[in-house]
Amino acid sequence: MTRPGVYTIAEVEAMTGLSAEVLRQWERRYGFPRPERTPGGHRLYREEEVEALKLIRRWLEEGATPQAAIRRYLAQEARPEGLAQALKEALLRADLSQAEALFRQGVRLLGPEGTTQTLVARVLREIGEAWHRGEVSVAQEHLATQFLRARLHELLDLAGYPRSQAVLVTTPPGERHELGAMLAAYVLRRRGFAAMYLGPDTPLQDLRTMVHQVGAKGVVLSALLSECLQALPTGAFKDLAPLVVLGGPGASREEAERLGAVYAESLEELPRLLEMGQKGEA
Ligand code: B12
Repeated sequence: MTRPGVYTIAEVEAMTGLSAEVLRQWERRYGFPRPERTPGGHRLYREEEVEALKLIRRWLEEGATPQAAIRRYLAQEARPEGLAQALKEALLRADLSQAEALFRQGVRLLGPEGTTQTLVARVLREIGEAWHRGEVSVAQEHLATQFLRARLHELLDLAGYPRSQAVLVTTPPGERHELGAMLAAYVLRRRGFAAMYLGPDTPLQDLRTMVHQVGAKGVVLSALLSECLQALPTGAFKDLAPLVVLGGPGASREEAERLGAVYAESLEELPRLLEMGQKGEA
């Protein structure tokens, strides 16, 4: 997801307010930014670098020295926690171009899988927790969730859609927390399953109809609220699909058994359970 250099030094000067002289000096002294060169030797800066320079400029305005600001940026770039913190702050400031650049940096540094697990899940959890504590507004939570959901969809699309029997992924009725389900769909796609993410809160009757319609081999459900499961009658998942797998912090082995599903302790376990289901062993 690293993009090639596209901006000339004059364009970067105009976009960041940092002079060409300063940009060249930083490159010489601190090894940052690291522009590519055209065959004619002209500097070409990547979009992520431009975003980084805007961030560094903000730190300079807050009183940091160039050396300290660049060191802070490079240290942050190398650590997932630093990236997650910076992404969270950018989302809460509603600075989406910065958030976009940090996300791309994350993919470069952690790979797509690492980004979903470490960056997206972590930032969403932290912002959601702050919302629950009343420290973050509904608008801020919505913006951050929408942004991260869109990025996850992007990664899901990049994982491709294999030509195999479908697996439908959603959450139980009443459950609006959807990130666990999206991650489950992503993990399955990466492992070569044709996982279709339906969005959260799907009525069981509609789910059953779709299983028949697409000939799905299984359904995967992510539960964060145990209440949503407790509200369902015993055996509710029994004839939903050939195999129903239930997981997430709101689920348990006992509840899965009561409802007629197989319990998955972790996302890593999912591909194996679905393979077993295919062979009729689950
Ligand atoms: C973000 C969030 C929200 C967002 C959801 C946005 C969205 N579109 O998804 C919003 C703000 C909408 C929200 C709403 C509510 N929330 Co909320 N929310 C959270 C928060 C902060 C993070 C949840 C999340 O997305 N985590 C990220 C995912 C990736 O992590 P995860 O779910 O743990 O998943 C991991 C594993 O569990 C596993 N996994 C997950 N699913 C699956 C599935 C399978 C098959 C497998 C194998 C594994 C697996 O894989 C992941 C790997 O890391 C949690 C607190 C927390 N720390 O978890 C509260 C939390 C879940 N919410 C809670 C509550 C109470 C609510 C509300 C009822 C609040 C209210 N008064 O309105 C509503 C309910 C909405 C509804 N009907 O569902 C409580 C639930 C308490 C409980 N009953 O157990 C929590 C725990 C907060 C708390 N401490 O009180 N919430």
